[in-house]
Amino acid sequence: MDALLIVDFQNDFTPGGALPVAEGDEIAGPINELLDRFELVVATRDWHPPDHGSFVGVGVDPAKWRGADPPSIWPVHCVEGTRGAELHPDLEAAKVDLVIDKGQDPDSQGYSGFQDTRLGEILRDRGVDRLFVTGLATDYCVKNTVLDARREGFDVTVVEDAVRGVEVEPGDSERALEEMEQAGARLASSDEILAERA
Ligand code: VGL
Ligand code: ZN
Repeated sequence: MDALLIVDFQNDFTPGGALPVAEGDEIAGPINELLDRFELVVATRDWHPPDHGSFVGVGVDPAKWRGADPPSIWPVHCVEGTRGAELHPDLEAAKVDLVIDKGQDPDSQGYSGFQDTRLGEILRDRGVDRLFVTGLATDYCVKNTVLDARREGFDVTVVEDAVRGVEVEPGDSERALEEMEQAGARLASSDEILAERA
C-alpha cells in the first residue's frame, strides 16, 4: 500500500512567512495533482510551543537538549495554533486524510515526522510499505523524515519537484537529496509518478 506524505507545507515556510523557503509555495501544484492518486494522504505540521529551543534567543539547557542538531538557530516559526503554523492555503487540505503534529518537545529540533509521533505505527497499521514524500524543507524536515522512513524500513520515493530547501548554505538541498539517495530513497518527478499511477 502506498501513501503520499506532505511534510510541513505551512505558511511560515513559504514566502511571507517567518522562515521562508524560496518558491516554497510552488510545490502546491505538483502535490495537488498527486492527491487523487493515493488512497492515503498524510500531512505533518511543525508544531512548536512558544518557547521552543530551536528559536533564536530561547535559552536551552545543554544537558536537556536532545539530538545532534544545534538549538536556538531559527527565527520563531510554526508556533502551535498560529496562522503561520497552518497548512498552506493552496494545498487542497480536504484531501488530506491525517495530520500529524511534531516538534512539540521544547528540547529537540524535532525535524523528523517520525520523532516522538505515532506516524510509523499509523502507517504500519494501515499496511503502508511505500511512501512518496513531498514538502518543506528538503534540507531539514524532508531529509530527516526520509532518513527515518528508510531506517523504519519503508520504500521511499522523493518527489523532486514537490520539495524545496532552506539553503542556509548554497547546495544544501542538492546534498540532502544525495544523502537521501545514499540511504536508498528513489528520486522521481511528479510527472513520472503520475504516469506510473495513471
Ligand atoms: C524545518 C527548520 C526548522 C522544516 C522545521 O520543516 O524543514 N526547518 N523547523
Ligand atoms: Zn521547526
